[in-house]
Amino acid sequence: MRKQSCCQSPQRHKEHEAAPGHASRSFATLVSSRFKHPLVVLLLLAICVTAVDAKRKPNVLFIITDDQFRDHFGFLDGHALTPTIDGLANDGIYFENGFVSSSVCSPSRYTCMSGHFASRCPQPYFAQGNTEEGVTRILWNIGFADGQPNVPRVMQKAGYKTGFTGKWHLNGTMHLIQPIEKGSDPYDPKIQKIMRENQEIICNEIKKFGFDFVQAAYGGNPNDDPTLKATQCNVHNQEWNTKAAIDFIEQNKDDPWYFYYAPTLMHVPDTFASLTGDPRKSGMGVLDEPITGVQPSRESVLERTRAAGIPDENRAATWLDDGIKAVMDKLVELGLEQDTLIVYYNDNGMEYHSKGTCYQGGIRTQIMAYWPGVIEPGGRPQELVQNVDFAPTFFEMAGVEPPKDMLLDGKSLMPIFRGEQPENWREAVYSEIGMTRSVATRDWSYVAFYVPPSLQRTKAERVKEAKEYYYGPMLEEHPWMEEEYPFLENAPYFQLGMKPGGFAFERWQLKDPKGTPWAPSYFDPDQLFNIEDDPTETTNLAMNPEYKAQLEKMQNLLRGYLKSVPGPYPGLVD
Ligand SMILES: [Ca+2]
Repeated sequence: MRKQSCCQSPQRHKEHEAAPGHASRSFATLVSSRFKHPLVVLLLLAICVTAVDAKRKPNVLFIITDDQFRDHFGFLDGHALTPTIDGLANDGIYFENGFVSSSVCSPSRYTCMSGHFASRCPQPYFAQGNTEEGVTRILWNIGFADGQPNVPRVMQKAGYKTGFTGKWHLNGTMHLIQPIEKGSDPYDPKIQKIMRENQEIICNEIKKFGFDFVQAAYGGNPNDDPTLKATQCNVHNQEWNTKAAIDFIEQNKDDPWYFYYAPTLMHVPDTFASLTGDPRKSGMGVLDEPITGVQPSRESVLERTRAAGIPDENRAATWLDDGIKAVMDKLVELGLEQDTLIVYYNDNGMEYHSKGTCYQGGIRTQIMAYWPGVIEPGGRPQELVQNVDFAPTFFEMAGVEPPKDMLLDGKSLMPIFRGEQPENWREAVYSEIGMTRSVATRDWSYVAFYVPPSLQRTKAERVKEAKEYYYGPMLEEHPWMEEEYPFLENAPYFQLGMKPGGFAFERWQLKDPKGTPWAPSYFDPDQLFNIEDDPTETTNLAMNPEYKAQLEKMQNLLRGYLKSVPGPYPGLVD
């Protein structure tokens, strides 16, 4: 097991220069062995140093996928055919303790670009969700404030070209687009025209947040866009995103760049239905022609996955994998492979119905990094790393000093990339969702679910509120839920929405498909788990006097984080 580590900012520039330094030393040895005259050697070394200095700054390809189950990764023994993604883990490194700080799309994505925990979100509408006490609620209510520094803006200022494709799901875009009546014909040229104009509106809006190039963009999930739903164009179209990525790289091959590549796979809508549906349907409506030639055909995906016996629900993982391979092939073709750091990140964990919670199944996620010539292949770092670490990593890599008003909660991963044994690496990771907060070390997890005083209701009030405003309306839309997820009179609040009765989504968290409750301690305020012995967190040890000291230790670790982020957390931090 590696020792722990740290990367403080004063060391940054020195460390950043290490890689070119190696190149110049080996060249210097070659020069001095072949040319004996000292002046010739000096002259040649001067040329060499100039060449190294002129070496382009490395590019960043940040791949952020959506809601991938562990079963979608071949190298993790999943039932999936993903040779390229497996290659990123095997020819690069795979972080065995990779975490997200909030286990749903929007706050996870916000943190990747802002560099800080979502509870620090300065966008005014986020604060509107605070309780009377000021407790923050981390949901899908996240976005950047005007002018707020973020990764693309900082990279842009440092001379990088910045690009985006895929899913945004931050500051809203749906209020800007032109409406389309439900049932409209997407093949009607008039409808096609509106949908193309809407796509332009969405792309222009995203550009305002620091991107020079935005193409093939979705405001949120394809299902969140009422115009896509109205025309049954709420589908995945991987080729559409792949083409945007390739176009961006080709257009910017001579400059350093940062590209945020956010495929909509493997989240909703049904991935297999998209894969086998009309390939002309896209996030900008029906295209004139299907996009061909950028990655293997959909028929080829179906043939290979059929031959490999992949279940239908996992077959689109190969479609995604092909899209990533096409982009990596482009890097090789343009000679950019060694100049490009690739980070692959699944935006939240999907195991044990834990998305939207602070349980391990939701906060543990897949993180890989690949950079030939810098990252030694095959590493399995054990450090606890998190999506807050991406921004400082990219800044160190690019030699960029972030602005003083940019709050960064993470640490650069560059020492780990270089195979160093970092000192003083973090002992625990912090996570937050709804009003649930947690810390996890390598062996222990502590989840706090304290309902603040202003939300305390009598049981009768709670049941009434739930039936009138939450569970009742939910049943009108999904009548099947009454049998599958019956109303729980004794449930106080659900962790994510903090609503009595919960969202449909939250009720999913209480039962596995076999009908057994998977999180029996879901409503307990204090939840302590020994994740080494009990990785699926079935046995809450918080009430067990034997673990009193461990509980206090974890509570203190959590208090440390809670004191540093905005708002109180009554019961732990006032
Ligand atoms: Ca997600």
